[in-house]
Amino acid sequence: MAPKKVLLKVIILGDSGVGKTSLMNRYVNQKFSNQYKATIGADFLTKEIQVDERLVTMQIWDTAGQERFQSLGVAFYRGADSCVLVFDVNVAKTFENLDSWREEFLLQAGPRDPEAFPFVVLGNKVDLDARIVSQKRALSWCQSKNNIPFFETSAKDNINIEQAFEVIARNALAQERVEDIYLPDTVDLSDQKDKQSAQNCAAC
Ligand code: G3D
Ligand code: MG
Repeated sequence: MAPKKVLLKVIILGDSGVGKTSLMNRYVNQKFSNQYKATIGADFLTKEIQVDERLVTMQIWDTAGQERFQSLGVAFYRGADSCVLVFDVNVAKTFENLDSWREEFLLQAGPRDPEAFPFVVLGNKVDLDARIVSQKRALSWCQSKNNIPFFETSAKDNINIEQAFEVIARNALAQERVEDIYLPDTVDLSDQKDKQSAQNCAAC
């Protein structure tokens, strides 16, 4: 049987300069480039992965340098299945702003069950030797927000990125309603007779 196909919309939020575009570029293109600039010329990039028996298309939306609050627009948030909150472990303010990013997301995206919505937090640039935000502090914030998974990452040195996106995919899949996920590509013909009698009935 062909694997079930699923599309997941993942959005990446966080202050400018924390490494959102670099993380996405590392994950999707396996590259880290200092030349890779904020403007990506597209709303999102996609990557196909397999999670257990499912083929998953990760559609990852980057802010393209428009990080100011309320400048991202409705289309950016609409239908998000997961939200990745990124800060720079070397810049305290970027961590302190996670609260506002989370609030902003919940306000704009309006998920059905805000408490259970699958966020993931990434503390990026752990390759640098200027850490300000301890793992303990970050973990404690994540725990206070309904146990958001937390990863320390480096887009530069490719640390923890595959692992983080696997959890992002799995947690988003776990949240999906069954009818959103299963897109059968075959039609069960045994239904046809019932449909016909229903039609006959509608005609009478
Ligand atoms: P943004 O999309 O969140 O605004 P970018 O952030 O991905 O544009 O990254 C901002 C700067 O941080 C870039 O440097 C980028 O190379 C650097 N950067 C991103 N991730 C890492 C990382 O894991 N480690 C280190 N050391 N640097 C990182 P420039 O110099 O181009 O501004
Ligand atoms: Mg960017």
